[in-house]
Amino acid sequence: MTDLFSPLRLGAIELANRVVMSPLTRCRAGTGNVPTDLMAEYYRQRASAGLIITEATPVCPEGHGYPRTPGIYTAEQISGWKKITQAVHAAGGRIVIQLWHVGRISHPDLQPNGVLPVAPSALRPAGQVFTGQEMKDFVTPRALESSEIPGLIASYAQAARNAMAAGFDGVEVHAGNGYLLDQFLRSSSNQRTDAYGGSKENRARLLLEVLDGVCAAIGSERVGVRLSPVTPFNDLHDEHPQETFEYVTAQLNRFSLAFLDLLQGMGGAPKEQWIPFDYERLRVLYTGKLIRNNGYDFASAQEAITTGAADAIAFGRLLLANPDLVERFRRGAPLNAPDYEKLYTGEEKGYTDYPFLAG
Ligand code: 8OZ
Repeated sequence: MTDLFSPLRLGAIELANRVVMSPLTRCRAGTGNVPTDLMAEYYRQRASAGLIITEATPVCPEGHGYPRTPGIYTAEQISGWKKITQAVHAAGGRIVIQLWHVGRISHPDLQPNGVLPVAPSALRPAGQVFTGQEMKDFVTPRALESSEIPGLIASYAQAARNAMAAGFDGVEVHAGNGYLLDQFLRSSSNQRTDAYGGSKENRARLLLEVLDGVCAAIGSERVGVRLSPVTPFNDLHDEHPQETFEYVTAQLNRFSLAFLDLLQGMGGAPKEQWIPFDYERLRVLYTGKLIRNNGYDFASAQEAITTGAADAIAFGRLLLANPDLVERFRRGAPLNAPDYEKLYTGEEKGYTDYPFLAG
């Protein structure tokens, strides 16, 4: 019987089991947003998961919206990531990098030369951003010119090539959680009147062109994508999420991607509060491999795999606190609790010091 411990092939990537590590921003990169040896230790510890999806990683300097997030656009960053992919591979794991651009979820203090962040439309998100020194209100971003779109797509394609040079098994294009590609997809942040705004077909165009560029660069069998149809994180919503995301999902089929990583629900909010959305419909529409995520425990993950509702399950909080999560699942062992105070701070504390099972 196929279960959570069964191997799985995602495009060109062979996984030893169906436990996937969700992308988790941890804000521990070094000077120049270069990945560190401590980050290599953190990922190495978690290499028994079938697949690691790294923390969100900006594809260009303008893609940053948080301090100390690692990039994948300089030679030093590529060298730093190389140490991480080598450590994970030496431990028998597989690792893909999440390609990111925050769009309007940034601030001039975090932008090169203090410029305005870019977005589909000049609409200021509600909320505040941590600039490294203090919390500041979001600003009204600058709407991207149509003429800038090819350069943006080229940044994603180059980042994907850089990822291959760094030894990754593939990439995940981050199109969720209220960041740039999601700002184009969902209606509340996209009031463009060109070919990239308005209808769902137009709002999906940038994501599909980015996937075209990234697949041409490294091959679709090493490319995945993350969607989060209803998360309100970063002040985003869609008027008709079911229609928007059924369209996007159907379009994804033509790429023969390695996987679709579907973030269900709304962050840590309890299920009863989730905006209604028919995820099963996407499972039926999508012809490729599906990773489902958010709030699964061992029992619900096993059920999702054995019933065929998912091909793999991604775990964030559980893998953060339990580097040996697969072994704990196998043995029915108790789980460590995450230290939420140390999510984005604390260096090795709450990062590489979670205990492994004895023996
Ligand atoms: C939490 C804090 C900072 C970034 C996401 C990249 O939600 C993130 C993120 C989450 O996708």
